[in-house]
Amino acid sequence: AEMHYLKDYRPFDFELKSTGLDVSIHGTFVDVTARLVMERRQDGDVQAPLFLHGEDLEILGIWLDGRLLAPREFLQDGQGVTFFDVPVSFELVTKVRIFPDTNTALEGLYRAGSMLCTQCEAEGFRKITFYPDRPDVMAPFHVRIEADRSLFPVLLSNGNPVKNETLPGNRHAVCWEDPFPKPSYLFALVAGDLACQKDFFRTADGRDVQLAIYTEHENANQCEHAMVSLKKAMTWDEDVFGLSYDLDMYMIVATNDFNMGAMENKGLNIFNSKYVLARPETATDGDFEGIESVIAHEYFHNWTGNRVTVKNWFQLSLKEGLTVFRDQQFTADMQSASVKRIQDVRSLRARQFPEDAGPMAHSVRPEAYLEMNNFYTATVYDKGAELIRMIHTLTGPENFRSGMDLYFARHDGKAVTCEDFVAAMEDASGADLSLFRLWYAQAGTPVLHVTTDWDEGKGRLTLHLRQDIPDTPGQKNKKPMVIPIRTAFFSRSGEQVLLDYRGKKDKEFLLVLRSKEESFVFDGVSLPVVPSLLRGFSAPVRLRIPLNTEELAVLLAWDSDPFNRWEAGRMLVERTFRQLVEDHRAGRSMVVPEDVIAAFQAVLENADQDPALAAEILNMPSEGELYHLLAAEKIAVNPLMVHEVREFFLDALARPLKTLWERTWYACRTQGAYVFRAADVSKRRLKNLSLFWLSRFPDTGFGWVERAAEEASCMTDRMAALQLAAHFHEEGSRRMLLDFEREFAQDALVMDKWFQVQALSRRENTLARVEELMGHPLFSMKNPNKVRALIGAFASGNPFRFHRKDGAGYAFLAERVLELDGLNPQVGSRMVSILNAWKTFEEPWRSEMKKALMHIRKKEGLSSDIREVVDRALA
Ligand code: DPP
Ligand code: ZN
Repeated sequence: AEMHYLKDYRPFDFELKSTGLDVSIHGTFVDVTARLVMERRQDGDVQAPLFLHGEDLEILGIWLDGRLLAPREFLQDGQGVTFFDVPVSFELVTKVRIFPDTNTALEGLYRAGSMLCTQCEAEGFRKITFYPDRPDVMAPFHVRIEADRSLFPVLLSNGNPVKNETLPGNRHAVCWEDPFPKPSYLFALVAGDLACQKDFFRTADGRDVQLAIYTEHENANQCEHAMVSLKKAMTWDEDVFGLSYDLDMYMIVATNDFNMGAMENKGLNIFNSKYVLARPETATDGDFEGIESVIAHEYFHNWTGNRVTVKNWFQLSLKEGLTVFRDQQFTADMQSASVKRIQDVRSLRARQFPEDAGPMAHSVRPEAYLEMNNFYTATVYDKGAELIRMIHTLTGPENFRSGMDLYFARHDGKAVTCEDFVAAMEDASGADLSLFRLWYAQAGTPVLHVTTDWDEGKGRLTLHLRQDIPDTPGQKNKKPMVIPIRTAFFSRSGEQVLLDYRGKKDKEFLLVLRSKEESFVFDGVSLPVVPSLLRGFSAPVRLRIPLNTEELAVLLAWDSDPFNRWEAGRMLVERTFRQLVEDHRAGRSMVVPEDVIAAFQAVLENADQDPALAAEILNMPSEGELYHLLAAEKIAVNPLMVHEVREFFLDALARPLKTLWERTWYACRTQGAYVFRAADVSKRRLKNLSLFWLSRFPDTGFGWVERAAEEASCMTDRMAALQLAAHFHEEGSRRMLLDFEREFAQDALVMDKWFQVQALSRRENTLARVEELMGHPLFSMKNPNKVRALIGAFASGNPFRFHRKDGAGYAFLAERVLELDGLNPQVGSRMVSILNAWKTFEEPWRSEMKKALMHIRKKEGLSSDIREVVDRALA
């Protein structure tokens, strides 16, 4: 593999008129015949040879306009095949043999249990056949699949089924036609013995669309929530964006073996079964939420991704940022908007901010990649969604909708760029987004410094804003960005005050910082006020504002923006934690101030006003989140110290609130059957948070956990109790884990939870237990969900036990990465990225992490996925 650069982009010199695939499935191999009708573009390089991508393909024959080519008439290498002499228009037929059973990378066509399925994004299609495997080459597909009828009764591809054939020798064939020209990354094929749940959806203009969810037979009864979610998403996209589905059929296939969450192949989504299957007895509220949002995300791609696709992979955020924004808006409408926003920002800070500050930092529209699979990142997805949200904020909802309409009117059926999207937004809204475009090009999280001046005599408040954008690998001395800052002010008694800004009286203003520094002047400020800035997290920046405990308590209690209430709580915790860290380092005794405790106590006392929000506020930052906080302030992370300080803080907060937590636990017990609806979800969340706090008391803690486990009647409650048990109590949790294993040994998805709970255990012997579990008959390094549940959860979700001082956690991870390098480099690359933050740690952790990275780098023939990450981490 070699580096790819955005600046080198060139259009393809040929036009692909149509693609015909004939896929013949046999015992241990699959033969693929591709029929490509092509024409040289007269506006391209008329001398250019024809290059088709193709990897790991065994050539059975190549025909140009019906003539079998001799091997000397083309040149094959590891990347593909080149033809130096092709006519202006021609038909090229290639026949290749591939081996899905040995494809453990799960890219291209592979075996997943008893079925065969595909994953082509980003560059997997080239492992199926020779092809111009690039997103700007689009063609209508005609696909014929032939297989044994007993082993593979169901044969699926994109579009509409047009023909069935019965063949000799118990074989059959099905033909599919997709009338919408599409790039190869949206191709899909599934063959297997699958159960099918059917339903239908009537579009706004009265067409009936058949909906089908395919699963293994034993999971057929677990699709109802996914189906309901799909119909909600279809309705929402019509209501909010005026977008209807376009084919006669919409199919979803669930598989246990999948690298990602799901894939939006045209008309035939393929999903990790984690995001399809759910019953109250086996799935948590989090699982139900995940399914609703991923089903929606992939459905929304039909317009933002498929109808309008990307010109090259540097533009990935064109479809992903936009589609994440759309699924966020959808979830906000279906569930609690404020909780959704809080959770998304929390995850942005936990995943994207560190990425943006680390060796893999890249802009939302990256400029170079070695391995495209490494750029399906929090930056492209989640920061990308924040960019769309800022455009939404800057233009306003109506203009944003007009911009979307214009975007589709201009670009439907085309492969375009982020720039095309911004231009459509600009043209439709009249807003000037010229400076805003820097957000796509500059990496790094801007830091927004705020100070205030209050002239009591004049009743004038001045906000001084300044932005700093940190250097990132390959990018220095950046230009100021456009930062939209939703702003309000509160009196000390919690009233949102009416202020005068540039002659306009209002209670909330949208300030837009466009330069390095700027001051904003407000009049009519006769009493002291507390500023509430960046409301709703109106820009993906780090806010530095000197508010004291009293001021933060005002916002925590009274801010009319729920997000900023939560944010005030966070600032309070972070300030307190920082103070405790200083005390700890200076050898002073640590004290959590009374007024901090009182502020959180007030939240808990009033929890019934908004249980969902209270649960978010009272859910304290994880150790991992605290690492990021320290790293952002250039304080080297000492995992032992973070653990000690955090435990001290939690204890100090738990003790005075004990009776309140007990009361809350009782108050939140729900009666009756499990229903997945926002009100119940938030009650369960608060109840299980109460349990977390109650479990911390040495004498009574485990009693609470046992009791909660006994009365748990849904998986949400069960998992909450089981996780706490696994942290705190060896004997008790062993019994619970055995019962759980016995009950769910047949259910792969539920067993993922069983592995994960143990990997997350805070008990000292967790690494040994994880190693032992790798030998469990249900564990497999070939299954990405299992790797994530056991190894991923341990290394990224259990920092205290992973970041051992002796480096044993890192050595363990390095061995797993080397193993994955030969099996599944995509998953391996995710695992190795956990070490990217090594420079932010204190010694000896820092050197131990580096040692693990160097050990990985020593391996010869390392996959480009892992090599790119390791090289950048060590650069
Ligand atoms: N395109 C998929 C998604 O984000 C993942 N590759 O939906
Ligand atoms: Zn997506």
